[in-house]
Amino acid sequence: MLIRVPKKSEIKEHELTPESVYHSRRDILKKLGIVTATLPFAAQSQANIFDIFGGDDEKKADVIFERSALTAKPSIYGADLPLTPEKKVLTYNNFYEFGTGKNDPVENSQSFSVDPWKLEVTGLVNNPISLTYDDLLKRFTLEERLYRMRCVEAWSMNIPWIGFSLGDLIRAADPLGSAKYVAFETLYDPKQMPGQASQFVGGGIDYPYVEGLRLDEAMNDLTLLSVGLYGQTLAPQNGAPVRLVVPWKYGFKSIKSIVKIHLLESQPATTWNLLARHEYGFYANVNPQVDHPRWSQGSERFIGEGSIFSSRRQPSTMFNGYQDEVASLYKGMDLRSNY
Ligand SMILES: Nc1nc2c(c(=O)[nH]1)N[C@H]1C(S)=C(S)[C@@H](COP(=O)(O)O)O[C@H]1N2
Ligand SMILES: [Mo]
Repeated sequence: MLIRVPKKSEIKEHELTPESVYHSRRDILKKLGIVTATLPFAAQSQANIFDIFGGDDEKKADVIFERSALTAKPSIYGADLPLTPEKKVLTYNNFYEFGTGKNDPVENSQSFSVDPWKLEVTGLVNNPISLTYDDLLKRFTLEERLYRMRCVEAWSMNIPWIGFSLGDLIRAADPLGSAKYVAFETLYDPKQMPGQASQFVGGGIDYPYVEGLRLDEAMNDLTLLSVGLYGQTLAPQNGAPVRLVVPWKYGFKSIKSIVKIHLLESQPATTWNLLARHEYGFYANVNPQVDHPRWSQGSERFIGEGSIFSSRRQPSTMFNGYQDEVASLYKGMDLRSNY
């Protein structure tokens, strides 16, 4: 997705086969004479990009943030989905506040402070709400949801989230009739987030990262505020302590580490749309018929068990397979112009 800082994104997943990515990176490391020698930090982090697909020898050392166990109602969604291994969910991430490489979030976020936290619900509501870290884990009934996750970069995972419907929180805030949209904002803290302190590290994004939904999308039962995954609280790289999960939309809509939810009358600005309007729309519904200007959205690389060589290419599906739940939200809309 990176468009302003070409360095790491030059080797884009969708432009090269996984094999050629693997070999070109390995060759570079070899030429630098650092494949077997002690790796300098930067090379180490490049190496990790394929290390995580290595299966048995998956890295363990770097995931040191302590997560706590959560109890949740069993899943009513996706009980039959083959899951992406937890290790990959924890080490292959997009969270530009911690760097643009897939391994950067786990490398750079382990000391991120999530407690105390404050999430505010403001704007066109009768009852503004402020939630603490404990409120996030205790005020609503937590439920496990196994969802497909489809990144706009054409890779996908299946993740067992824990959380509660965003609609439960919005209803508690009692929206005014004039509320039509919901805006979300990530924490702004350049001291903790190196990507916010440096344009280079942060991929040229103007922080804080912002996202938005139409109110009816926000109230759909699938729309989840997640506080955990794989039975435990979220790790920082996945958006601790609370992040949005909108499974029928491209991953960039699922904003992480949220501090503000604001109800308003007009469509809010969204980070990737501000950065590249023609490439990333407000709706961003998964749609295999509408390609990204620079690559096809017809298929995706599913990140499952095993090495990158065995990761399978699979067809992408309309609304990421959630047609029954959400197609009615877009009745009569042209989903090509409203991409
Ligand atoms: N604040 C913030 N939220 C973000 C992002 C980001 O860079 N910053 N990346 C998005 C993208 S592009 C994706 S695919 C998902 C990835 O979520 P995961 O790393 O937990 O799988 O987070 C989304 N939320
Ligand atoms: Mo993404």
